[in-house]
Amino acid sequence: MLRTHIDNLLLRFGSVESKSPDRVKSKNVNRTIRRFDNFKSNVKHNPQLSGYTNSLMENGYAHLGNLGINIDSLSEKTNLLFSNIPQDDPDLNVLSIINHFFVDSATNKFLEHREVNDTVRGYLGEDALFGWSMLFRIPQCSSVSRSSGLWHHDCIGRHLKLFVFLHDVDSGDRTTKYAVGSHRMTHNGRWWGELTRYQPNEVEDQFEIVEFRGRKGDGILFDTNGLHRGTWEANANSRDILKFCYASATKAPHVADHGLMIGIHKEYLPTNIDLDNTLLDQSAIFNTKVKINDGSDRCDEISAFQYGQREKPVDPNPKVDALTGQVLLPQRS
Ligand SMILES: O=C(O)CCC(=O)C(=O)O
Repeated sequence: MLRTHIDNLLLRFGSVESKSPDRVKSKNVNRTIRRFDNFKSNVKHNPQLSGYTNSLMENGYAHLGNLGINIDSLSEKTNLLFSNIPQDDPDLNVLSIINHFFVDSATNKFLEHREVNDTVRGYLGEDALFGWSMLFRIPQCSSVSRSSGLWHHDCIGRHLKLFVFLHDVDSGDRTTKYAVGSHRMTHNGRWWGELTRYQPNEVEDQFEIVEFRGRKGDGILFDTNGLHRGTWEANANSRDILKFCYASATKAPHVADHGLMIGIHKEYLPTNIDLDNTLLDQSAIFNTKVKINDGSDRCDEISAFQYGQREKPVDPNPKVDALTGQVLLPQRS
């Protein structure tokens, strides 16, 4: 209780929502997040840290290998959904479906995955929460490097993403690149907008770079405070992944202030999920106090559900947001 109160004061003091100019904003966010992360480092971690948790602490990422969940049907449906969207504009670099849990029940199993959740808690602390998730394609046509194609951190300090490969991804494909050990950086003065992007030489001269590759069904967890980038430049292939994000509880609602979503609105929750085995914040789901993902026009889970469940092709003319590259699926009627 007291800890939560102090956490909230720390976050408020930093004024994440400040309307001041970028430089001041950057300074505020930096200060807020650093104080928060330092404070959180006192959270008692599980003394029996897994090898994966240790790998996260040491390198900023952990390759979990195959997660033991059959994703054949999920991978096929995802391909079907995405393949029906026109993909010939080189400026198009992201296709995504947020709150995709109805597409295929395999996705629920990742939320309930004991080893993933233990590793997330081991690293972020016992109050770690699932934030949001999406099916995500970098289309074959993408041939511009900007935004996530540039070296960057995610601007929220210590925070984990799980990438699950929906097909084999080898070196030379659209791998994610990660600067090993950069998760410990403080990013002084580089907490806003373009400033969160780094020049290749600032990163590649200083850190060992690894590529996230693996077989279909493999998972990789990484701290997005570390510098990373997607392969958005010209490439022979597309790449489909399932992405999950996690943050500690008191930080989670503020993740939304950085333009990210948090939680699953109750309408979009899978019905056959064992909530107690997930990192979902049940109080937030059923008593929405936090700024939860409530189905803005960037996501239409029900459309994904219909297409996935009824095996219908996606709307042939979906709109794509020119700025974010997000597919705007048809709205529920
Ligand atoms: O898709 C990728 O490989 C990188 C995505 C990324 O940068 C991110 O999720 O922050």
